[in-house]
Amino acid sequence: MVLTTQSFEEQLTEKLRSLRGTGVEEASEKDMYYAVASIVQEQLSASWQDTRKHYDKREERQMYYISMEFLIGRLMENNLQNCGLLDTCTTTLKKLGFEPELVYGQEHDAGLGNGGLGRLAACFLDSVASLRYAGHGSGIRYRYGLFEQRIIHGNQVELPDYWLKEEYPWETRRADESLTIHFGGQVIPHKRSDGSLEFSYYDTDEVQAVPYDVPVAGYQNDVVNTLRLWSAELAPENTDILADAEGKYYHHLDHMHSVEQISGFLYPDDSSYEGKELRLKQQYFLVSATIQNIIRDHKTRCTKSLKNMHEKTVIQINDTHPSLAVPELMRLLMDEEGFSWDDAWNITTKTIAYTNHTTLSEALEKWPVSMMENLLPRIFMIINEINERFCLGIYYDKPAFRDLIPRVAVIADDQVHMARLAIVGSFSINGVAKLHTEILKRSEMNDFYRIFPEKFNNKTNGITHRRWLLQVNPGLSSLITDAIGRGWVEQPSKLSTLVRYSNDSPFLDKIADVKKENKKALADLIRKRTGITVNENSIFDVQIKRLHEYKRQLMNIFHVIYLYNELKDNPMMDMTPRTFIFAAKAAPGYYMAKEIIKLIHHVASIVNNDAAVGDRLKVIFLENYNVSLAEKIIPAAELSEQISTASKEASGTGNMKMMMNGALTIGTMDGANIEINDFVGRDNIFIFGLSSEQVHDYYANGGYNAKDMYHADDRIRRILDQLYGGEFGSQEIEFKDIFYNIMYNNDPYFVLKDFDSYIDAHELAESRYRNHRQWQQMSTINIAHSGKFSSDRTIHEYASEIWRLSPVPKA
Ligand code: GL9
Repeated sequence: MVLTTQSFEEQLTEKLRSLRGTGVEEASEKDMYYAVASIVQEQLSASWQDTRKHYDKREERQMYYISMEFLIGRLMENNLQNCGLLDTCTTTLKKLGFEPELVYGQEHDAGLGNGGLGRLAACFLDSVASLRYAGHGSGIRYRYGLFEQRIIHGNQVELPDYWLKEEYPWETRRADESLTIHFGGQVIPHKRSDGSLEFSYYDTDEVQAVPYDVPVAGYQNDVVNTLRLWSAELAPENTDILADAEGKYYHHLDHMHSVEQISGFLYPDDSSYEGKELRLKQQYFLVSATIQNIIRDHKTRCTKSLKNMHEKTVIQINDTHPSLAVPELMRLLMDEEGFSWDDAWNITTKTIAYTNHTTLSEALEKWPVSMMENLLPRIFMIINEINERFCLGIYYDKPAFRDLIPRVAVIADDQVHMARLAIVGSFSINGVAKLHTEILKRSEMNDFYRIFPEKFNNKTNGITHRRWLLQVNPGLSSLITDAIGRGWVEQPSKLSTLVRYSNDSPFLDKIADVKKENKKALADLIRKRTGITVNENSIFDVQIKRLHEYKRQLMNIFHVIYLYNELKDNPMMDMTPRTFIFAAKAAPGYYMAKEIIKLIHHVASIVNNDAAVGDRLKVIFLENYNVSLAEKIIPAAELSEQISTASKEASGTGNMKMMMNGALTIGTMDGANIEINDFVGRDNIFIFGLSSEQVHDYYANGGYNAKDMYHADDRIRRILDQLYGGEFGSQEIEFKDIFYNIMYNNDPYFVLKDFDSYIDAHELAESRYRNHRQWQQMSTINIAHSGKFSSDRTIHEYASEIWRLSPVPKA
């Protein structure tokens, strides 16, 4: 049902009265926010129910996306847009004297993710629903999301993100669908009459998994799928601990206090992991709740028994974090449903598919056998048997691979290797960009690729163009629609017809106008948040992503120092003004990342306050990077910094978001940059630096000699000496560790090695920028090719090649 502006206003007035006890005149932005949310939630709930019924009636094959992270950000504008009410609501709010942005801005970001991996899961849910696929998300309802970042004297300080402080209007608690999760205890085998073994569990600690459902609305198509977030609570029967007379009082008390910690907070580590027991508990909690839920769903919705579960269900696991899905599905099928090992294994390995998101070794999850055995005794038994059968299978059936066994065993060196478990237990393993998948096949997972070549495939990442273009950049969106019609919204590949406009002067003028306006809006935000006024005619050069040494924010700030030195030597130098914009969170325990944040701030304070520089150079660091901040920066970006050491960034997705908003990429041949380069062509991107093969060769030969580079290049020596000499610090010692890491740890990420070609690429970019026409043409070509990076394309590929799903026809 589409609401007219008049009935929308009437409903709003009614909601304000009934929910908030107020009228339009006295209403605050918060009142307005909750009133609008309630209207939207009502609109969605009818379709939500219908969608579920429709899937049930057709016994639809369903996809479940299990992920420890869903970085969904705010939902208000997204939901308004998807149910066709965004314009109506915006108009009504304005009419009633409200600033729509302030009303929508009342929503606290749901920061249930660290970065790319979590945001990808959110983009995927949007595309799955918009393309009419029966697919759902399953994750954890962390009470604390990713920490809030404050910068104090250049240092990152972390504050807890209690995002549920105020009511979250999009969730519905479904206590009636709670499930019980068991930890610890003992496993006792019993012989069945046929001689086979059966297992029962004693003395386990029980935790309730309570689902909170969030609707995932497709774009104006009446489909509403579900993101189910599980919350850990104490099982009601466990609250009566005083009745337990067996001397386990303290054990129970301890359990009582620890239960709610399971969904307490999101681990803030990006592409690395900490072997903390609580994290393992979180993983099993999520997996057990999800798999039990899937089995229950199957039984209610499918007429046949669980024997055909793999025909009705497919499970995609987002990285190795949910790999315990493999033994958990085995456990439930055998211990609860009475399947034999072989039948259970057949179902499991036809149901689960695994996506790998990184080749960084520090991200490889491994759990100590002792921890797994104590916390999850039955699961450990099953993993053990999976391992034994797998290794024996190779030994006897594939003798050619016998020497691989020590390198592929699921349990080795007293540790459970989660990636190996995921590979052995699933039917599909995919990387997230062409290069990344090639690296998995050729080196990182080569042993497994030789054993199971048919399992490996590529699915290059994507982003939802509905949020990252239509919603965040209305100016550019309507310009595109005026030029080529509205078809691109449903079929983003149609953006390619924009290529025709790359020589159309009136169009290019408008492209420039839109960018100018977006830059102005960002400049206002920067002024409000930092007090700094930036030159709106400068190049907005943007690097926004988690802070990691491999992403090389250090190289970027070295380039800034280089430009500053040039300006100091040559005050009259003719230079296109530049504004360098950074935003990044560092993992709280990542020392070097925090040093780099501090360095950026110290350089900023010197550069920004030097009268001789004026407005030719500014360095801005925006604190607390999150989805909402990204939505404000990206439409204004002109140069997109994608400068990881080649081979290290599996894909990247910020690169796609900025390209879609008309920024040009300065980047290495890494991750999805390679595919961006393939589509736009070398003339429309600034590529520099070592290739992944060169990086690989250097590593194989112990790296290059960073000290030689220091001695050979004056520009580099000067920067490093400035660091060492304390020129950018308040005290002498300040940035010595960065200096040592480059000089004595031999520059592990090739910052110095790539520096010269990085400077060249910047010089080329600057000269292109001076020719405004040419820049606008390049920008248009980038937008035109960005449709290939819509997550709609990615999801179509997953659906047809892994999930075997077709769009569900309308009811
Ligand atoms: C990541 C990769 O590093 C990115 O290159 C990739 O684009 C995304 C999504 O596939 O996955 N893997 C990973 O662990 N993170 C990624 O961003 N880290 C975070 O999500 C913080």
